[in-house]
Amino acid sequence: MEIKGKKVLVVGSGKSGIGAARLLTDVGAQPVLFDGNDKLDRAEIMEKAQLPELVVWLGSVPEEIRKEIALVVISPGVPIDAPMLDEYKKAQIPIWGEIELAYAFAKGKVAAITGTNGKTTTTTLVGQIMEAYYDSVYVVGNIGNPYTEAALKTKEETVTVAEISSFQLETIHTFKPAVSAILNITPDHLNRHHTMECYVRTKEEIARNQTKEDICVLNYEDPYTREFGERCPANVVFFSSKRELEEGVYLAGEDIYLAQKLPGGERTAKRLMNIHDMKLVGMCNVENVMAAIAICRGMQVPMEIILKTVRAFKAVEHRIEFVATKNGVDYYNDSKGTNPDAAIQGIRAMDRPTVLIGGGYDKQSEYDEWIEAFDGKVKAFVLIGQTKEKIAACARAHGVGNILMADTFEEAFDLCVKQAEPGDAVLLSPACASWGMFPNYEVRGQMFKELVEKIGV
Ligand code: UMA
Repeated sequence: MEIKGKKVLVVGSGKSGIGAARLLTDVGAQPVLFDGNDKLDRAEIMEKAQLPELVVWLGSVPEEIRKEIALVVISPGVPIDAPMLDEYKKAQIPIWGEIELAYAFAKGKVAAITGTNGKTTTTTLVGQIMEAYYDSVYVVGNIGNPYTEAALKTKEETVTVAEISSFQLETIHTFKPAVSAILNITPDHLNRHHTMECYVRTKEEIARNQTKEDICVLNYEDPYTREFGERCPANVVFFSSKRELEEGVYLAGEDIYLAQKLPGGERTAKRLMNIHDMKLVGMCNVENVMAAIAICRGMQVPMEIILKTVRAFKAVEHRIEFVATKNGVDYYNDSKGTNPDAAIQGIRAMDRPTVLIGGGYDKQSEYDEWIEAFDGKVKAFVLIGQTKEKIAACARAHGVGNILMADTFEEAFDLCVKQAEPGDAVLLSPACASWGMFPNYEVRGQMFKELVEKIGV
């Protein structure tokens, strides 16, 4: 579609919308930036976009402008069934998202990663592996760097690693990664996608334009992705944490293997590495690593470079991040565990007695599944924030003992230091947002790390 000189409505003035408006300006289109929130400050948006001529509408767009729109680009936070899009759908005006817009102008090859959990860790790791081998690499998408900000800088030899959310997959049309991956699919964002079936179908969109020349990496142990393997238009490469695969990347004991079929039909299985040779912890991270190995192999990176980077890779900040060992106690920062589902991954990653800090802002979550996942490992449960009484009641009902209450984060941390003995772990994985005590989870995680560093000083 030729968009030079055309009026393009960009919906949402966050990171994604601003990136889209900037790209559209650079390619000679006329973006009209709209945000449904009329309380926003127009000048601030223009300042952020660094586009002094940008047309910005807040709350509503006048009809005479709406009639001139040739393309609509929506931000990921805008659902494809938003009523404001009805008139454009009726007039058959195309509706794209950030990924489609960027892809239309980008060059080179794309590795695209989706899944309910592990996307950010896998995307970051894949990005580092690519950077160790290729000269021109961009890591973009849901990870927080809009693809549109990188698209015009890409060259034929560029490799773009994109973390793609289900929100972004609602609006792709021609997007065709050389390698795609769906790490896992468990219930999430059902308020947006309505049913699990819709959510699963949306995730599968990542491979919709792929052919047998392309690769789709899928989790053999996830029933949704395993089943998709039978219908997927790309060449499927599975990974598995539970069984030896005929072909693909799998875990056997504590070793990761790659099994291949040779042209003559003969199978070879090569041991790649021991899981203790990596700095990441937890089975979810073993799965992320196996997926990353399969993705990077699909992007022709030599195995020794892949494995060297995997061994050196540290967790994404605030996601089951190893901080330090102090007095024989290992401290882990999982401040990004802002909901029970994410915190389940945090406690599951611990393989020893753990002193756990939980609690925070009340998002009306239920904590039963999280507490069931403790599996007898939590030797002391230190609670903070608005949710502390609710979580304590739930923990007691599940037979968890040694529950300690703290009024401040520092007090909670001191309790942890007192409770932990050599060989134990202390884990901040609160299952709640930080609001009320901190501006965001990053500040909470940072404070935890600073307190760890101060031990014994
Ligand atoms: N808005 C409207 N109308 C609507 C909905 C929103 O006008 O119907 C406006 C809001 O008033 C607001 C703006 O849109 O001003 C926000 O847009 P947005 O929610 O799309 O947020 P962005 O800042 O543009 O960030 C988006 C992604 N946000 C979401 O998917 C909610 C970011 O993912 C992503 O990093 C960024 O684009 C760049 O691609 C964040 C996220 O939470 C990290 N993702 C979800 C997740 O990981 O679970 C999917």
